[in-house]
Amino acid sequence: MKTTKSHPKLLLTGAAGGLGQALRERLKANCDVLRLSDRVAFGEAGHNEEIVLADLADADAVNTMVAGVDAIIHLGGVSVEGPFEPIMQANILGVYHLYEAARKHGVKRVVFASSNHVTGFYRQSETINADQPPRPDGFYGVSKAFGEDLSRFYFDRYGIETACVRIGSSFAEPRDRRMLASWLSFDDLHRLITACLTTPVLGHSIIFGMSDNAVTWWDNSKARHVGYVPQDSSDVFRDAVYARTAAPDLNDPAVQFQGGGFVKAGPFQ
Ligand code: NAI
Ligand code: 15L
Repeated sequence: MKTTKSHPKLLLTGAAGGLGQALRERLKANCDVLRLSDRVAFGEAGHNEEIVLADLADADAVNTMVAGVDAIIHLGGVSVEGPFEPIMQANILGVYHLYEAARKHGVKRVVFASSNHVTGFYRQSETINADQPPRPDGFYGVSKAFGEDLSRFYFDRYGIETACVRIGSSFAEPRDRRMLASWLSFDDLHRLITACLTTPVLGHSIIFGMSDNAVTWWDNSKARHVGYVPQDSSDVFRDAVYARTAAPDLNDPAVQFQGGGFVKAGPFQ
């Protein structure tokens, strides 16, 4: 897909994180100015960049972060399973602050980094689509399901379009056998975000963020209007992953369920 500058000024939250770093250079092709934000400092702004630090739990800071941008790629927040309180602050309160700021400033398109852990308690023997109900595998997955519901409300009530991208496992390479099914390359992630930013009518869409992997648990047929065509595949890593990992224990919930080890995390007190 051709990368067009659909929005002059883009906001990328979570810019100091793993995916934020991977997308920083790539997203410059999508805009004239890239505003980068995180809670923690991560250096100086480069050419055609702005940096606005903000804690998502701070409504005023989030309001300032959003002012003047044309679209938002929201990656910021707690990205793994853990105790409820920090997840609640960053992912539940934080996403509310983000959408309130978008409403006040007239931002009409958001790409929301949801997660496969919204549906982590489906089995690895099942293929699911976006119409099937969430089955979160922990507080983290619940917080992402909240973000999906909140963004649907802001679409229905205020017309803010959102792509909820249920990212699988987006790393440089698949790290284990499970990720052969869930892997999303950084280039495909960028292609997917570009599609979400440029499709004429996005609406409120849920799309599974995965590369063109031979083994998959997710059916993206409900999101054809987004126009995402993955070009990478985990298949080229299969032999190496099998060689360095043990055969799975089929009685292990981490092997039975799509969420992997997240389904066994906790309790935390
Ligand atoms: P990460 O943990 O490396 O980056 C998250 C960033 O959010 C960090 O830089 C952190 O400082 C920032 N952050 C945390 N709490 C914050 C707060 N209260 N206010 C402002 N910023 C805060 O995570 P990664 O891997 O880069 O993921 C990015 C997004 O994509 C996350 O929302 C994650 O849930 C989602 N995702 C990532 C997947 C992956 O495979 N990398 C899979 C599924 C979802
Ligand atoms: C996620 O949601 C996490 O953010 C990421 O770190 C991985 O654990 C990924 O899911 C996964 O399921 O592999």
